[in-house]
Amino acid sequence: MPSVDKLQKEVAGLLDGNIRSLSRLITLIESTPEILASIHPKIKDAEGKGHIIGITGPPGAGKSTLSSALATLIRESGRTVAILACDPSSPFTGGSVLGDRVRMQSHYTDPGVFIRSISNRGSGGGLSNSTYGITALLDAFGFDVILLETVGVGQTELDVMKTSDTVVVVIVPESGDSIQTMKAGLMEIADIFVVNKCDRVGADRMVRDVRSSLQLSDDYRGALPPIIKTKADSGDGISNLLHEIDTLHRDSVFSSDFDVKRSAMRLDILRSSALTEMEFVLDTILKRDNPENDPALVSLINEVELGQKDPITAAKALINMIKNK
Ligand SMILES: Nc1nc2c(ncn2[C@@H]2O[C@H](COP(=O)(O)OP(=O)(O)OP(=O)(O)O)[C@@H](O)[C@H]2O)c(=O)[nH]1
Ligand SMILES: [Mg+2]
Repeated sequence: MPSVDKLQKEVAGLLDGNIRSLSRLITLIESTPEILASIHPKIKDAEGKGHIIGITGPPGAGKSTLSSALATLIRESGRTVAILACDPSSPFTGGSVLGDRVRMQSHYTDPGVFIRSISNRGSGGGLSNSTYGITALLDAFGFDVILLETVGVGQTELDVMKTSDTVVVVIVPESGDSIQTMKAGLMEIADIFVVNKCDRVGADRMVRDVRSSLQLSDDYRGALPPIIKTKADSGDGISNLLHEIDTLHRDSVFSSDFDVKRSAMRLDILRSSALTEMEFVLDTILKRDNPENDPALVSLINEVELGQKDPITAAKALINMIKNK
C-alpha cells in the first residue's frame, strides 16, 4: 500500500493530465482494487464524461484490430481514446502480443491514444472490480472514449461488459456456434452486433442468422440492435460502426437513458462486489478453528457437521448471526 501522501500526489497528477500518474494509479488499482476507496472521493467529480464502449466476442474475432481501427477514426474526429484490454490471453500480454504491437503501432506516438492491458490476477470479481476502478481513472483523466476489450463469454467478461455504456459484440462468419454462445448472455447485453471478417464466405448468412435469433428473442420487442459488417484489417465498415456507436450514445445521453444505465451499472457492481465480499466473510467464519467465532456460531457449525441440524435452516440462522454482529 502506498502512503496516503503519495496517493494524493498521484491523484492530483492524474487530474492535472499527467500520464505517468495515470499509469502508476492503474498499476496500483490492478494489484489492490480496494485502493479505489481512497481515490474515488477525489476523482468522482471529474468522472462521467467519457463514453465507455465494451468490445467482446470469441477469441481471434478481430476485436483488437477493430479497436485499433476505431481508435484511428475516433482520433480523426478530434477525440482522445483509451484502449483497455482486459484478459490474460489478450494481445498485449498473451500469445498474439507481436501481432498486436504491429496493429497498434500507428498509435504509439500519439499522446491522444492510451493503450493498456490488465489480466485476471484475482479470482471472483477481481477483474471486473479492477476494470471498474481503472475505467473510472481513465474517465477522470479526461479520455473522451474508453474502449474495453474482453475475450469470451464467461461471467467475468459479462461483468466487465456491464461496466460499459455501449456494448459491441463481434462475431465472424465461421463462428457457427456463436449464436448459441450469445444465448448464454451476450445477446441480452449487446447494443450493436458486428460481423467482422466479412471478406470471408458466410458473412451475409451470419447477419441473417443473428437477425433471426434477435427477432425470436424476448429481449428485443422494439427496434433490433444494428448488425454491421466490417473488415477490420482494411478498415471497411468501421466508419459505419462508429456512426452507429455515436448515434446510440447521443440518443442515450439526450433521453437521459445514459444516467439511468450508469446508475443501474453501479448498483449491479455493488451487488456483485458485495457477493464476493460475502463469500470471503463466509469462508472465514466457516473455518471451524477460527478463534474469532463466538460460541453460538461454533456450536451451529458443529451441529451441521454432525448432521444434528439441517444446513438449510442453519444457513438462515447463520445469516441472522452475521446481521446482528
Ligand atoms: N480476413 C480477415 N482477417 C482479419 C480481419 N480482422 C482481423 N483479422 C485478423 O484476424 C486475426 C485476429 O485478430 P485480432 O484483432 O487479434 O483478434 P482478437 O479478437 O483481438 O483476438 P484475441 O484478443 O486473441 O481474442 C489477425 O490475424 C487479424 O489480422 C478481417 O476483417 N478479415
Ligand atoms: Mg485481442
